[in-house]
Amino acid sequence: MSFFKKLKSIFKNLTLSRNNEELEEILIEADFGTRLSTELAKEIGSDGEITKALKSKIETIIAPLITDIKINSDKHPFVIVLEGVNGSGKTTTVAKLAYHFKRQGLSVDIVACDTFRVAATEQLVVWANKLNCRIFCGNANPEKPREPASLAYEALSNSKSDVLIIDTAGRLQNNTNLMNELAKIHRVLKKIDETAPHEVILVLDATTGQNMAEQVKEFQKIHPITGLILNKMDGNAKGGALVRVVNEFKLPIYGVGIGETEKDFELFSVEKFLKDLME
Ligand SMILES: Nc1nc2c(ncn2[C@@H]2O[C@H](COP(=O)(O)OP(=O)(O)OP(=O)(O)O)[C@@H](O)[C@H]2O)c(=O)[nH]1
Ligand SMILES: [Mg+2]
Repeated sequence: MSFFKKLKSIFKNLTLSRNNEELEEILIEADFGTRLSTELAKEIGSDGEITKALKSKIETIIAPLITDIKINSDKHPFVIVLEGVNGSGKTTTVAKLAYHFKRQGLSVDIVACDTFRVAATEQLVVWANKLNCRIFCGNANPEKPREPASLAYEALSNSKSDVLIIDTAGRLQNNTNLMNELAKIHRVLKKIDETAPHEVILVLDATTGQNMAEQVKEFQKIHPITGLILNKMDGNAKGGALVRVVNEFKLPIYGVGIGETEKDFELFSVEKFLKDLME
């Protein structure tokens, strides 16, 4: 049984047993992390009904951080860099954000800075055509990939759009070369506009559990993260780990991915999250 299901079934019993230590253990097991689990169990132990108290505590942690991405029109283009480990959903999120901003009447250019994989550029070209966005990309030559930082520089120098969204290669946060490459992208953007990038969004796969906190820490070393997008919330999201990461870093949550199309993006709903977690 997954933690998720286990947590759900035990929650039902807990409402009756109201056992503090048991609650703490379950929370740890469900990826809330030791510190937050102890804190929650302590606070909640004094309350009448555990499920209700836990819900309200989680809401207090998450609700203030839910916000839409605000595009500052003084910045032209407003530069957004998407970062994250392999397969977290960055490229799909580029499409989702492009669609989201275009619906607000903003023009959007996208940059395929994952130049190392030909398929990555091709994937983004398909999205750009579908969404009718200008795309900056390398020539898809696997022998001689375009340097990502030089492509980012060219894109920001030439873009005339309201928003410029930069896709980056999926990196394992312990891969020094790739992390250096990411740092270089940031450096060249600042050469053109010292306030850029205006948003650095870490894209997380919400089904990955504890490792999410580690990812935030490592990517923060390159450049401050300004917000999170939590993907694959339509799957078996690790509820506890999400609460932990949000509580620990207090970063804005700009939205959740709930599927594979450009439309599958919405604001985080605490109500929906708690419903999935508890029921
Ligand atoms: N169910 C579901 N699938 C998603 C979501 N977001 C992305 N995916 C799928 O997850 C897979 C990886 O998505 P990508 O957008 O390619 O991820 P990435 O971070 O760009 O991957 P790399 O460039 O390889 O690091 C694809 O099959 C997507 O369709 C989501 O919110 N829900
Ligand atoms: Mg990608």
